[in-house]
Amino acid sequence: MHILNYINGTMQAALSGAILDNFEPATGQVYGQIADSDNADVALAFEAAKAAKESWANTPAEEKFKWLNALADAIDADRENFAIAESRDQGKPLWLARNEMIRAAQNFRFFATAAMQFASESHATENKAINYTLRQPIGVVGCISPWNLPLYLFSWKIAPALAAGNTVIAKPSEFTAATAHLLGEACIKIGFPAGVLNIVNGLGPKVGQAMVEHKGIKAISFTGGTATGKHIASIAAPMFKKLSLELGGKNPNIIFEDADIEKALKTTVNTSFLNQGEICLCGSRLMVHESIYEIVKNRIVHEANNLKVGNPKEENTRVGAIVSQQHYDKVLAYIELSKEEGGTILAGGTPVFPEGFESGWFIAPTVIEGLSATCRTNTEEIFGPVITLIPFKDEEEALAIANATEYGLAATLWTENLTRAHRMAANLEFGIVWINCWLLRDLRTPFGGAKSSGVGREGGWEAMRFFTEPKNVCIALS
Ligand code: TXE
Repeated sequence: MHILNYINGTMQAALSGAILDNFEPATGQVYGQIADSDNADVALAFEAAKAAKESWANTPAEEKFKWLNALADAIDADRENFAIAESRDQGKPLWLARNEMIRAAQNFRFFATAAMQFASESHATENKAINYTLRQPIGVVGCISPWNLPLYLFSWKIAPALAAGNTVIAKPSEFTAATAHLLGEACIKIGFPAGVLNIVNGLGPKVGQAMVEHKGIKAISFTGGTATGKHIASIAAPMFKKLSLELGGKNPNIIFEDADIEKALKTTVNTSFLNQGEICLCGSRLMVHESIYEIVKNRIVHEANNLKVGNPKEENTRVGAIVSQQHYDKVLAYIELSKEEGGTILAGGTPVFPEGFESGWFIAPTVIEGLSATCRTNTEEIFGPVITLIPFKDEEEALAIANATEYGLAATLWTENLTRAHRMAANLEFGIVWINCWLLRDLRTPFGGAKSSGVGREGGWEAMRFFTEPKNVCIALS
C-alpha cells in the first residue's frame, strides 16, 4: 500500500517526493510506503482548508449531517477492508479491528446528529439586557492522532471538528496511516467537498510540528504521549491556540473484597491486555484487597498464561503484535526495569515468537508483583501487555495508592458497596471513573484526563464547544 496525502480532494505524494517505510508489526517487515510530508505540504493543505472554510461554515446543518453520515456509510460499506488494513498496519487482532471500524463509523454518525442539535445559551439580565452566545466555527483546525486505535481516534476528532463547521487538517500517526488513507479514498468516492478535510502524512516532529507551528491553524486537538503533549503545548500556548490534549495514563483497576469477583476478573482480562495493553484507558495497576489478593493473583496469572498471542488474523488470537520495533523495545525495557526494582514476574515477561511470525513484535501478557507503589514501573506509562499487582488493606490506602501518580485518566473500581463506590468516585483524581465496568462508553459524556493525562475534554457537547469560538452578544432592553 502506498499511502498518500489527501489534499484539496485529491491524493498526492509529498511535495518533496520523500517517503517512509511502513512496517507490518506481525512480521516486522516493510509492506508499503507512506508520504513523508513537511511544512510545504501543510502549507498546501492549509490553502485548501482556508479556501473551503466559508462555504463549509455556511453549509446548512442538514447538509453537514448528510456528509458525515455519508462518511459513516462509506466505512460501513467497506468495513472488512478497513478492518484488514487496520489489523495489518497496527498489529491488533482482526476481530478487534472490526469492532473498532464499527465505532469509527459511529463517531461520524454521532457528530452528524450533533451538527443538527447543537445549540447555544442565552442569559437574561433581569429586565436590563439579553445576552446570547454565538458559537462560531474556529476556521482551520488541526487534528493529530496516535497509533493505538488509529481510525477510531482519528474519526473521534475529525467528526466533531467538521460538525462544528471547521475545515480540517488531520495527521494520523506515521505508524498507522492505512485506514486514514482509505478514508481519504472514500471521500473521493463519495465526492466529499474538496478542501474540507485534508490528510497529511509523515513524521510527528516534522509534519505534526509544522501543523502546530502554523499561524493559520487556530486549534489543535491531540491524542498521544504526555511528553509530546507537553512539547506541543509549549509551542501552541504562546500562540494562544485552543488546545485539547488527551495524553497518557497509569490507571488503577481496584478490586475490593466485597466485589463480584467473577465479574471483575472477566473484565480485568480485557482491562489489562486488550489491544496488547495499548489503550490509554487500560488498567495497568491491578490493585486488590489483601483478603482476596491470592485468589485474584492466581486467577489473573492463569488467564494471562492462557491468552493466545500470535497471528492477528486468527479468531482465537487475544493478543496481537506490538505496533513498532521502538515501542516493543520500550515495553521490554520496562519489564527489565521492573526486575531491577525488585519485582517478581508471575506470568509472561518475555517476547513471543509465534510460528510463522518469528520476526514479529510479540510480547507475552505479563503480570508482575512485589513492587513499591511509587517505583517507576508503578508510576510511568508502559502502554503494553503488562500489569502490576498491588495489594491494599483498606479504602484509605487504596485511594492513596491510586492517586499516587502524575497521571489521572481513568480509574476502575469493583465493589458491591454503594456508598463506598460513590465515596471513592468523588475522591479519585481521574477524569473517568468506571464502577463495576470498564470501557463502557456513552459518546455524550466528557472524555479526558486530569493531571498529566491532559487538558480539556472530548465527547458530546464538550467536543462541539472545543471546536467553536463562543461570542457573547449583549442587547440592552432599554
Ligand atoms: O506517541 P506520540 P509515541 C503514549 C505511550 C507511548 C508514548 C509515546 O506511553 O509509549 O505515548 O508514543 C505525533 N508535533 N501514548 O511517541 O509521539 C505523532 O506523529 C506534533 C499514549 O509513539 O505522542 C502521532 O501522530 N505532532 C496515547 C501523535 O503525535 C507530533 C497513544 C502521537 O504520537 C510531534 C499513543 C510533534 N513534535 C501513545 N511528535 C494515548 N493517550 O492514547 C509526535 N507527533
